Amino acid sequence: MAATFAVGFLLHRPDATHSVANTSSPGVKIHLEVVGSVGTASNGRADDPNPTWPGYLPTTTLDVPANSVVTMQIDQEDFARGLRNPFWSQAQGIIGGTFHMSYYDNNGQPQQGDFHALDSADNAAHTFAIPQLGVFVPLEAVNAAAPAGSMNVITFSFRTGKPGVYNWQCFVPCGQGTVAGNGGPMQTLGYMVGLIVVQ
Ligand SMILES: [Cu+2]
Repeated sequence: MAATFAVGFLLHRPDATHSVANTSSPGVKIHLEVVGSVGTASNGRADDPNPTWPGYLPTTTLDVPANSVVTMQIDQEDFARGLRNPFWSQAQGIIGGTFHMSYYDNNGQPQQGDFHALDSADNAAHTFAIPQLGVFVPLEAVNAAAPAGSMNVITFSFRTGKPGVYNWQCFVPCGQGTVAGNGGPMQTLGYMVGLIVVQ
């Protein structure tokens, strides 16, 4: 199984949303990649026992500090799988209420903007969600019109609280070939579920 390691590093500047004297908090940045099949992705795991499963790379164990701002960058490379529950296409629990996304439009042209939600739940490839922290972010699929090898880059920030180990997961039923799409990668650490270790 993939080794557990921290992917965060300190940002040496105060969080702009908390720049009031004495309340600026340290932050970390975490960079993940979402791929449609972990065994064949360019940065994938060649020896993975489930090479055709979608997953988050390089790890789904995220070490973050307590009472801090975590800024996430997710490079989303997978196709549309669709949310069964459109509710999850709304962003929740993130600082400012919006995520920033660079993406490709229906003409294959690059675009970017800040969003509260996806245009359509059908356009979700996966989600990044930490239910216990109230964080839900839908991840837009790469438009079929985009050039081959394109990715959407999604950034957002959320705040951690007290120390603890929290589960995070995808809410798109992306476990193809399993019951209701909710097995396999949806239930296995290292793919579409992970741990956030707040300490
Ligand atoms: Cu997923």
